[in-house]
Amino acid sequence: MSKILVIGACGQLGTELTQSLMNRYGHDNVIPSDISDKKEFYKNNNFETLNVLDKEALLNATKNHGISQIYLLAAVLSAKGESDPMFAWKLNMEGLLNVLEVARTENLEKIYWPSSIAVFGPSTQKEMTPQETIADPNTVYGISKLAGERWCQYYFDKYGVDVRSIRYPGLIGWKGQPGGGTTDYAVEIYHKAFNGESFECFLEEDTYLPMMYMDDAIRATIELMEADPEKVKVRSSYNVSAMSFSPKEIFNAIKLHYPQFEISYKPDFRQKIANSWPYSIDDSEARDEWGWNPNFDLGKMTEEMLTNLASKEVV
Ligand code: AKB
Repeated sequence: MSKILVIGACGQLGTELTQSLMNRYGHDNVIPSDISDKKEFYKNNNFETLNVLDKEALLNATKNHGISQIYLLAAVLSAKGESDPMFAWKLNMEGLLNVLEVARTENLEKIYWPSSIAVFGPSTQKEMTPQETIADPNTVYGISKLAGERWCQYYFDKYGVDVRSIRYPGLIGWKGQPGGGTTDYAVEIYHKAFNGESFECFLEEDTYLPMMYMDDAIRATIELMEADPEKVKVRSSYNVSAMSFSPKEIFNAIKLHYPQFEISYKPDFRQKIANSWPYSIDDSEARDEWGWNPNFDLGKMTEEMLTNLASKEVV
């Protein structure tokens, strides 16, 4: 049985992915780790407090737990990265290089590392952005993800490291809150509606961005990681897609459930980031090569989000 180390297990994606990995492969076979000490998420597990920038600590954790797979989820996202570009670069790049090096020297089975639609930029084709196209990111986050994709390809080609990756769109889930992204508005809006508050959106009403419900994102990740290696032809990072919508459209979808809900728009620096990203993504390679197919559209996601927020409240 593989032993999995999840780095960044207390974040928005990490919280849900770790739980799914534990359910699938057994609690003892998944070691959650994070720089934050929110260990309460993982009371009964072998939680490791780990800074991915500390290569020796990473190596020790890998050896001590007999780790064979690493999921590296720790990163500074697009909006937050702009307030301290040097730190964003350091964490996003050195973190990945540390993991790739440990994978190489310790002969690990597999590595998962997320990329993002942020690898694309102002000159990229906006509609149905293809897998291979111009990528001229203008955020430090996007630049680090694009460079990271090249490093993944390099370690695969040169050392045979089995590294797999997805270019996530904005991820929307009800369990954890995102931190520091440009697509975060699409999570916060549900919380505001559910709490009976109005919502001030930091993007203009017609800003289309690719998005995905967390359940689809988790399933995509696990399906890619379980795919036969020969089927995984893209070793930089796969485009995956589920839905695209604007703030106005998500507001209208929520208003069907909360007719009193109100929105106002006050675009800030994140508008420029959003304007540089695609409206929609062509994910034919992921569909053809390892069978990717999303389950959630905006309507179905909205029902799930609001129902789950209500059940969380009851518990
Ligand atoms: C962000 O908004 O920075 C992230 C992303 C699209 O990678 N959610």
